Amino acid sequence: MNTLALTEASAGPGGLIDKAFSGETVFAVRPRGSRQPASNPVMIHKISRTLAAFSAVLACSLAAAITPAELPQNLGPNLALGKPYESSDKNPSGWDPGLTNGSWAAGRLNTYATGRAAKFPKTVTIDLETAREVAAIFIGTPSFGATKTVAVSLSADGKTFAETGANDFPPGKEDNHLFQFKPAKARYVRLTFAGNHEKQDRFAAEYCFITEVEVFGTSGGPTQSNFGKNSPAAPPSAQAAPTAQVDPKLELPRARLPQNLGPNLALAKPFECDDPNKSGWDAGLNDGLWAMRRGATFATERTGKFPKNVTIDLRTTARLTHVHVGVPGFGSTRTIAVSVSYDGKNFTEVGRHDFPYGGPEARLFEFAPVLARQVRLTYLGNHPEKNRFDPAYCFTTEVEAYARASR
Ligand SMILES: [Ca+2]
Ligand SMILES: [Ca+2]
Repeated sequence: MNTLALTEASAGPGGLIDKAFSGETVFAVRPRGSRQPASNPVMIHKISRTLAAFSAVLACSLAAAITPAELPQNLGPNLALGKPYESSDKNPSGWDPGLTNGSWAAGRLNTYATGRAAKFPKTVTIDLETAREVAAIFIGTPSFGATKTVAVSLSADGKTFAETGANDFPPGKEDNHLFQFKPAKARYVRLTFAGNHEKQDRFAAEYCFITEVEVFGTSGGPTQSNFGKNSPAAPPSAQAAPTAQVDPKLELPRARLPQNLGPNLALAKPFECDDPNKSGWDAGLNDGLWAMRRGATFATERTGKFPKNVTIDLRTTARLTHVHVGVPGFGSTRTIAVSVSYDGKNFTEVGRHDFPYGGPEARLFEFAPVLARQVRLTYLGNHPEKNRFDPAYCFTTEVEAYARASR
């Protein structure tokens, strides 16, 4: 049942609904024949119970946007984060990425759009890559464009879909909708755009915009939504974004990670570099962003002395099995050794790799489990050729550290 539905005036068995704020399940109801809004709280309560049941059968409704604080707290992880999808009318002008990238920001690269073909319905189908129990779908629309009716449906095989809800989004303002329904096993989640508003702004009315889709299952636990956060977050575990959705000029394509890894233990943990950068490139080593730019990509200083080290303190010990390192398409970074330590003094090398000149490249180091708290990158030597920057700078867009999940 969708408890967040029903705000638009509609006829019900108890009379006319003037207005309903169903987040609180408070309905102001005007009984038949009355010109005054109902004010008796007992009566409102009785009618609201009737309407709560009634609202469950409304297949399509206009609902108010919810705030981050109103999002249920126990939805668990977002199963759609970073998952691939296919559009029936793929946008050819840079608006195809962004549907499941973890960012609710409005704009190209973070907001998804279909193409502008005149034919409706249009669909976009997310592949969760494995069958999951799906219990809720949370989608957002930006303030621009003409997106109107969006239905959500589930499928086990990618062929037969069962609709679980639909919503009409208003024109001209940012909105969102949380669909909640009886859990069903599904690998594919489809949004069907049934029809749009008239042209609202500079965008043709045939574009269908969605800022983000989040899908939640039945595992519970704290809600891992990026709704209300300003920057995209890293995938919570091994579900890296497929490279097909990534513009390699802007974002470093990640390596494909195994499915059975725990959360990224390096995310946002403190680190120290023995040749710290002095021009604003000393951040971004483990901020969850794979963007190849200052702020999101880390660099050392350009002293000629090698090796250089940067060491992340995971603030916890874990039996590490994987370290994921991305080197951007600029700079001359070459040989990186990865080592781990239990005490911050004695380091054990778990792998090393020569990154190509002109990259970018993401490398997944996989090794037998080592109980460790620190992860160190040692830059052993660079390519001699300059690639936009002094070749003595060592660049790393992101470092992730994982332990294989225990069974
Ligand atoms: Ca997005
Ligand atoms: Ca980064």
